[in-house]
Amino acid sequence: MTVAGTATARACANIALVKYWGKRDAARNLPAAGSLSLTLGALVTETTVRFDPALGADELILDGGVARPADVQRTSAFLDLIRAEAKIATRAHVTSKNEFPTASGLASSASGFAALAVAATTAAGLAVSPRELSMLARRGSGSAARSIYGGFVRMHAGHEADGSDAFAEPIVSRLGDRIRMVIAVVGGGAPKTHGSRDAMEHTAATSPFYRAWIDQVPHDLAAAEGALAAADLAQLGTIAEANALAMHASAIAARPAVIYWQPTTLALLATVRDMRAKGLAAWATMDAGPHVKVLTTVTDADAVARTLRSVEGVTATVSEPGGPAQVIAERAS
Ligand code: 2P0
Repeated sequence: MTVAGTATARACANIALVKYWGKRDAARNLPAAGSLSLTLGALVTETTVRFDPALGADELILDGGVARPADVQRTSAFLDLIRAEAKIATRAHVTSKNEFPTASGLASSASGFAALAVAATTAAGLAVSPRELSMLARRGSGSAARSIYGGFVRMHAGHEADGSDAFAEPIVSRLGDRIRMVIAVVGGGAPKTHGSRDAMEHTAATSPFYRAWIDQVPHDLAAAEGALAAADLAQLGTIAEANALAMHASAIAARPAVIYWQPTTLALLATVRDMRAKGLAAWATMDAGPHVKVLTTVTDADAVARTLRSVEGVTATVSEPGGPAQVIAERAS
């Protein structure tokens, strides 16, 4: 069967407060532990998928240019999952654009695969629930499962071998109205870092601290969920900062080491501790790169951003929580 539908979707990236770092099954992309994130309104990917019976191969335009073969291949493999589900063979033209505050190298695979999952299923004429979309997006990138939803999101590692219980779901918390995330981008010629997919596999295979990391995650998830239920920002921030440091400790202990931090990263961490000592709400988290994201309140966000900008080589943007991935335009075949 062929289809010729077109759909455009938007999805926001997310920052984990309890991190995903390690898989239980690489083929199905199943995480070894759960995770918990905040979807961010300032980091948006917009993706259009057009199935075209005239195409002999999938095409991908990324941020206005022809994508690298590896990115085309990964997108094509993901579209194969949707084609199998829709029982079609039609190739697609995909256009994807990141609307991030700076050309920062902030991870965009979460918003990218969430937007692609929503656009491609819609263009293929598939009716899928948000939970199914989260499991589909997970196949593209583990963190993308969380970007199907807005606000605070919990990803379940699940136990089933087929991954049928490894999905994301939103967590409602009164904290959602009170918080902001400040994204502090470390510029200045940082060397290319390790891709997170390879780095987490390398950590799992060689780090003497990997087991301790995986054992810690369920405790941090329970504490973070407790903090969300109690709307206790200080508890949530304390857990998030400790969890990020534990994830990085496991990676730093890999052999050879995976070190994402730059000197400016450490300067930012010290600045966050200093702001806290002065009474501002500020807790740091870091991902597979040198940048620092700071959880804070609506009230303190501007002061926190100003202070982070005083660190040399740093640009900082305040983000609100973001909404769920959604279709913004569609034309059936
Ligand atoms: C996270 N990261 O929870 C963690 C923290 C990076 C550091 O999820 O292999 O690109 O595609 O499933 O989703 C990045 O990992 O990995 C990530 P794959 P992904 O946000």
